[in-house]
Amino acid sequence: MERQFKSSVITLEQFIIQKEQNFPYATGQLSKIIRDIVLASRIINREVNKAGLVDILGLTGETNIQGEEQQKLDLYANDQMIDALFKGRMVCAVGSEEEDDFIIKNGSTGKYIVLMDPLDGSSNIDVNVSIGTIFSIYRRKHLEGELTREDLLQKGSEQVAAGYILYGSSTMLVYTTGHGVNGFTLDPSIGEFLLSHPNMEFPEYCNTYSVNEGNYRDFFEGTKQYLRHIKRDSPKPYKLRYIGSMVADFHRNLLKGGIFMYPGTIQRPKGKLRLTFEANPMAFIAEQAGGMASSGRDRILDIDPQELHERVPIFVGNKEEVLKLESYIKAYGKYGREAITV
Ligand code: P6P
Repeated sequence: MERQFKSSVITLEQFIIQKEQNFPYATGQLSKIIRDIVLASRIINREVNKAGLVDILGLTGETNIQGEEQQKLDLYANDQMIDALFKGRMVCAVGSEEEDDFIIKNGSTGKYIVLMDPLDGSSNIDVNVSIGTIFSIYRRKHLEGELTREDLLQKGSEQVAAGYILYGSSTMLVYTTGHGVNGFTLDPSIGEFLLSHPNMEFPEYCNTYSVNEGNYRDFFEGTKQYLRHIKRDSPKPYKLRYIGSMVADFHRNLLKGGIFMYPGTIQRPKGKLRLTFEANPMAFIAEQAGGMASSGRDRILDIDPQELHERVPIFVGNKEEVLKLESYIKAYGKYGREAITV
């Protein structure tokens, strides 16, 4: 009788090959990009893990387009990702939170564009709190000729893949290609990402909210009323969990149930987080995991980006909770600046 070689361990490589078999027309190019991102993330992970030991901490003295102090690891992660993507030859352009404009690979025959936050949560780097890499993958609209704005700035609904790497107590890759969400945990002893969280979905109930309550007084009325509701009127108390690293907060809420919020404020009606580098990839993952992502008024994935670094308010997590939030914003009338109550 033929021996059965059954192992519960599935590597990322084996998973990709299995999934490619489901789509025979798939050329494997998208899988190659995922592999390139994973290669860069393992190099980044090595530096993140020893960041406290070598002089890679501290500020570069430079600032990115957002006017934020850049941590050296931000730039290191940015360079590793761009290098791996262009060497992989599948990608013709990269947009990064750390770059003022798109980086175009001249002469590239690559059909894909990657938008990324190479190291999200950088303010947590030197306090040893989990940080992450967030990525979105788009396919060129026009496969010939010069890259156009239509190729480079697409709605989030056009993403062909999105994911994040979480550099936490363990290093995890979570991604979707539009067929559900799967999580892989790095086994450092063999240097492989192993399938650890197949078919990830938000739990049915949400009992956690993640928001920087320090901005409360500047929130618009609808956001304030929603927060008052969940803290005062809800039948069961909610937990507040917020560590200021979107990838870590989102990942915990995906596993345990929750809503992550970065609302607009009177000073910053569009909030702080970027549509292209943070909101869109997390929205794609959230929807694929049975959740929802809204600006408070619009589905994040339907928003037509006007510029690479534009910001957007984001409420993402359990669908029921996001719908409840939207109802408060609607009930308390106007949106953004018009909602300012005197
Ligand atoms: P605040 C990190 O800088 C980040 O971009 C997200 O990862 C995080 O959710 C948010 O900003 C934290 O911002 O204003 O609460 O410190």
